[in-house]
Amino acid sequence: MLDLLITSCQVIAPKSDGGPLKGAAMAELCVIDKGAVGIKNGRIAFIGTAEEAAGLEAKEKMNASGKLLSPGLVDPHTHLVFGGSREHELSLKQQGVPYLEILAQGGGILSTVRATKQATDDELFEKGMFHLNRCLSYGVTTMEVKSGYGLDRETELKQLETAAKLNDQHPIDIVSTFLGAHAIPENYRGRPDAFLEEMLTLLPEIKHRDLAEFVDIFCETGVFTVEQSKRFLEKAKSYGFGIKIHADEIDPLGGTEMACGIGAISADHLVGASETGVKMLGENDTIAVLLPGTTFYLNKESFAPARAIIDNGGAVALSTDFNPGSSPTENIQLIMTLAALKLKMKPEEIWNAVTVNAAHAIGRGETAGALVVGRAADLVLWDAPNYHYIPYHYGVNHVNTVWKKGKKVAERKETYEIRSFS
Ligand code: IZC
Ligand code: ZN
Repeated sequence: MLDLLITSCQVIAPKSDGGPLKGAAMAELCVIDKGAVGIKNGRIAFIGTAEEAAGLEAKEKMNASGKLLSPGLVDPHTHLVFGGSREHELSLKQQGVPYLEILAQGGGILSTVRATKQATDDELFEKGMFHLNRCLSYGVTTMEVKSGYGLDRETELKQLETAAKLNDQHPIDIVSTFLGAHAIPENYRGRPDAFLEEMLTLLPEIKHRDLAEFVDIFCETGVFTVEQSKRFLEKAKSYGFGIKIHADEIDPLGGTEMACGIGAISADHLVGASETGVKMLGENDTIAVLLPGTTFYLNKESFAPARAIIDNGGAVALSTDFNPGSSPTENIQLIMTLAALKLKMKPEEIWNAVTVNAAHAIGRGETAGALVVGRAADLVLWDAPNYHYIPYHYGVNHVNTVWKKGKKVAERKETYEIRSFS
């Protein structure tokens, strides 16, 4: 006897029997029109056609009336825990002040660092909850969350502890990354190596207390060089952390090649990745996490070479990069539209990039991002007739219902009462 049987839906089930989907395999997506999915004890117990499901008994049956049903989405790159906001930077952007210039003047990331230091534990937690609820409402059931707005021992740990508490208390599963190497704080100005040494001293405690699985660094002009990033990440790797990198986001420094060379689980941004970097992504296991919302919001013309990465055999995942500066949005559906129009990705590739490949990019390929009998039932039912519809109808939220581990955790309600005018 099933707990719940959802019928009459278009079910999309990304392939999940190997590692991440690479190259041409990214365009393969199992689609069951008139499908059905059954849940028992929080796990997926049946996937098939509605016809095959006809004889199944269930405590509750739900006729989905032709809607789309997908795995819960995975957002593999966010800076969710932070104090304050940066709306004042919008007018600077309009005046043409570049992102890295705002940072060099002590604004940008450093302004969020000041606000995060000032925030109490409770404030950070409540704000994190607010944003997490919004992520869930957009269909995300698993996500990565970075630190990096402390840049000192106390505040970096405060951020990681907040993420751990959010993971305990919110339905979304959070995977934590230590991004202490996010910028050079004022008191280390001109001394990046000394600052990186300081951040390395946190690693034993973070490992011991299991506060992060991954270590990341912002490899960028005026922040950390490729050489510094390589040394830092190799040290982190020797402590047993998985490694990630913000690479070639603004300037093409060669972080992509370096990441592939040292076995990073993902290299993120890659707007300025070189031809060699693109080729190496095809030849290595490093997943390209692309963040077109950031390129859009930085007001840039040229987007990451997604087509070249896929056509050279690489694996692409997509993410919001949710953060208060370069991508203030929790809307991963909008990112799917940008991926279609700006990255020229096919709808099937886009769905694989926000499910199975995103899960692999944060070490959750075996548990999240796919529909497999026996796995936790993380599901999204969409107010959409098919999977092409989500990237197509842009800028709004199409989620109808979200289940996490078989429990209904979000459901659309009318938020406005529209009154008749006559
Ligand atoms: O707060 O601006 N790029 N880090 C690297 C960010 C953007 C986040 C921010
Ligand atoms: Zn980022």
